[in-house]
Amino acid sequence: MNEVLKNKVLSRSFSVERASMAGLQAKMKRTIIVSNRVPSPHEKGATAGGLAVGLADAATPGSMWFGWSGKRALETSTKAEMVTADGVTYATIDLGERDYTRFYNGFANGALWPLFHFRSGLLMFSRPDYEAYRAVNRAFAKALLPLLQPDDLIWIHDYQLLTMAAELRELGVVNRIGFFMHIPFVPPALLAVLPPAAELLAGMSACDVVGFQTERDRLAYLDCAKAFLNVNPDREGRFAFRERQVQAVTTPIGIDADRFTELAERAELTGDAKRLNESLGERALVLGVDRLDYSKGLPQRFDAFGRLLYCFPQHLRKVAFLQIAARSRQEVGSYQTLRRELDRRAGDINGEFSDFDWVPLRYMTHPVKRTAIAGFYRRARVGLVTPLRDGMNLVAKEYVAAQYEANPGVLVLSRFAGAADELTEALIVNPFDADEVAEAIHTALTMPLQERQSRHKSLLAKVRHTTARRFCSDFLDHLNGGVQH
Ligand code: GDG
Repeated sequence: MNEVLKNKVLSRSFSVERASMAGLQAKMKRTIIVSNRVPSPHEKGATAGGLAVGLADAATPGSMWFGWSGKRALETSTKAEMVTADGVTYATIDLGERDYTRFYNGFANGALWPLFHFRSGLLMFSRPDYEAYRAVNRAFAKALLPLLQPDDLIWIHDYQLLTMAAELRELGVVNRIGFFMHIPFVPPALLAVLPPAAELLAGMSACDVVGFQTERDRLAYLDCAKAFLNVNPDREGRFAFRERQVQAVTTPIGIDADRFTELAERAELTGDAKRLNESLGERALVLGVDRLDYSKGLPQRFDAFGRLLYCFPQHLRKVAFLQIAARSRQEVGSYQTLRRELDRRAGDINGEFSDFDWVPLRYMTHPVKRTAIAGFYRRARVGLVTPLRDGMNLVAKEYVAAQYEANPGVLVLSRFAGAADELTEALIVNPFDADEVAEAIHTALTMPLQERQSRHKSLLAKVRHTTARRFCSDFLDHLNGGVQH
């Protein structure tokens, strides 16, 4: 008997404080989180990426986190390796080198990621890549199967695992299965570009609950289901598909806002924050923090900063823009192209505007510690979050949580980030319009204290309301059939 099967008594989910232990024992169900990449128990929050940040709260004692170890081997493993830390079981498999390249770089990041970010021009489709994607989803399902108990709630995450639920059903799994899409969903006309569109939708719709970041994404999925699966959703977003009821829900992801505020307060005292402060002197800081990804709108953002310096020369020498762009997916061609593009634009701007004692744009591609980032947000007068498309964008929420309430900075936010649906008191911009973004940065830099405070107060209340914990418990309530989790 494996370690997890022995671990019956510990089974409990994360809103423990909301129910008495006795009540909880009665309806306790173990949660199995499944994501492509499983963070190592010791690196929680250490890497750049929103999924691990948003799910850190879901991995509570008794739960299991299943997925890829991050290691590549000769062949994809058939049996999971188990490690338990702080009561959470981490069950991981290695991916075969060839599977990794075709599944991860090929189909997931070469086809699905660009398409779901509305960049069909970047989509690279190949049948062998898609077959590897299906095979890896099958391998995940097969390796998870022996670890499952009858009452487990299975919660699958994101675009790398669209067909895993269907594979589990094929293997006879009848547990409740949920799926959450961290990235945007597209309308039928765009999804149609992808040859296996119907198969992928059917894969997702093998779940009981399918969750999205925004109402727009949920409705796009329902439109696609109508168009490709010939189903008839009701007004609540429920439809029957292959003798099963599927429900589409909107459960926006968030952060642990209070903990992030504390982190930012502590971060102020660290060496990194002091070094940044010394290098800035009296200058205002405009800050961007993103994975180096074409969905984040970095070339357009650099251009907008160039327009700020050109159109509003009063800011020359008085402002510094720091862009942290942690390298990601460097084996994919479009990411290499982006990197060269940013190098060029940063060089152009600095060549044009720098002085012997002032460099307007600082741009770095190595990852920074989470504590340092929190301290940098706190120092920044402007948080620049201008993706061309984004499921949610947790950087926007972290920036708000990190501010001094007495003297807060201003968030400039793309209307195409899911976060813009909630964070309406930010300065909302169209990231494709460099002049509009430049004007917003100027407005932010010159905004009176009282207006900054009042915008920030509303934003903070929202960030404290839709937290990571709430995201997890809302989704699991749906998955548990409406039972308070
Ligand atoms: C996907 C969706 C959705 C960034 N650089 C460093 C670093 N980060 C951290 C940030 C933040 C996280 O990574 C990025 O989260 P985002 O939400 O902004 O973006 P994605 O990675 O694209 O996440 C997104 C999210 O999933 C959750 O559902 O919001 O729309 O695309 O926490 O602070 N962290 C460290 N060093 C860095 O250099 N340690």
